[in-house]
Amino acid sequence: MSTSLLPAPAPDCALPAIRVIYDLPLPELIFRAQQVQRAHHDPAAVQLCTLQSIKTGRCPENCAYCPQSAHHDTGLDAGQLMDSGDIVASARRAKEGGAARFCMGAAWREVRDGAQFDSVLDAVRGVSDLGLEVCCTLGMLTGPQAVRLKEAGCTVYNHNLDTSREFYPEIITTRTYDDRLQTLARVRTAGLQVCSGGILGMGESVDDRLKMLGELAALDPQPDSVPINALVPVAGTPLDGAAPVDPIEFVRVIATARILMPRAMVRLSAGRTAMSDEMQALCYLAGANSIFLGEKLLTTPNPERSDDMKLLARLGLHPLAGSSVERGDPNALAACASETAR
Ligand code: SAM
Ligand code: DTB
Ligand code: SF4
Repeated sequence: MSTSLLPAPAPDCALPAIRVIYDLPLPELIFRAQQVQRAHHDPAAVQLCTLQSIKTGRCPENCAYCPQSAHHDTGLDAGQLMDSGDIVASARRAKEGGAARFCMGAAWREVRDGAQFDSVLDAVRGVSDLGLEVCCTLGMLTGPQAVRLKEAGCTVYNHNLDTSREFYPEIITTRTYDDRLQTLARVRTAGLQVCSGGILGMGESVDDRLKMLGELAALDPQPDSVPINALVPVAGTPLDGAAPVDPIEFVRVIATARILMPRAMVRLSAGRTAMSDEMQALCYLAGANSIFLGEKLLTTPNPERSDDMKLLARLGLHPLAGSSVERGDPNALAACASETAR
């Protein structure tokens, strides 16, 4: 692929402008995030996604946060690629439970052509035939692989930038930031929606978090969804014992993401078991409008489904009906700039 298709990294000068938003007095920041939220989304609707690990553990990448990396001894129960029929059965249960989107995650560095990818494509066709929005996160992709996923009925591809370009080598050395951006460009070229976000709480600075948001917001078009994960510390990973993110800083990042990427679904992703109901409520007020439902993420715990439903009811929020992820428009960057200027 020609490098001209790669999205330009956010200019450095974006950081001061983003920092101004992030540093607003909290009521002002939340107010602005709410304004953007109401202009583009139903402020009472939350997208419910289900996550299924279809191939667990023994990943050759060395991501310092990840329990599935073969570089860390986490005692994880690793598994082979799930049978496509079993994946579809799991998706059917997720649909019966109210999920609109089914995400399949594989602990792969990259997709390799062959029987395993063919089997994943079968699963994608089966899940798509159930009428669910299909999301995959399988590691790096070639252009033709992205096209095959799209043709099989995949709607969204998740591939996180995770942190700033500068902090990235502190966390992962087996691939580069540009590798990530290249896969995202291939995903977009194939006509798949882009889901890309990151993790807070890995020892990065506030500026690293904001630079990551700047990189995401500078993608043209912007990501359709932006998962914001709080690090789930796992024993055996180098990041076990990292200091937890300050909850108010976390909320500020959510609000800043909402303001910078008005049309994106901002997903409150990993780390919710360590968050109070009140912190999650603040995240919804700050513009988060999507969560993973179900007691397990890929390998780590997630809140009980019944607890989430109770919290949504207490807050007067309701599940977003159907598949209604909005796609960022080509003028998203301009929109971002004008939101920033306000
Ligand atoms: N292997 C693929 C990849 O890296 O793109 C897909 C699966 S990977 C587990 C998906 C994402 O999960 C990572 O990019 C990271 O953001 C998130 N993640 C992994 N471990 C985590 C942890 N301990 N805490 C929070 N998020 C985590
Ligand atoms: C994302 O940003 N968070 C989800 C999803 N994309 C694939 C994964 C979170 C994984 C948390 C660690 C685990 O459960 O293994
Ligand atoms: Fe592998 Fe993805 Fe985990 Fe990195 S985050 S070790 S690529 S499964």
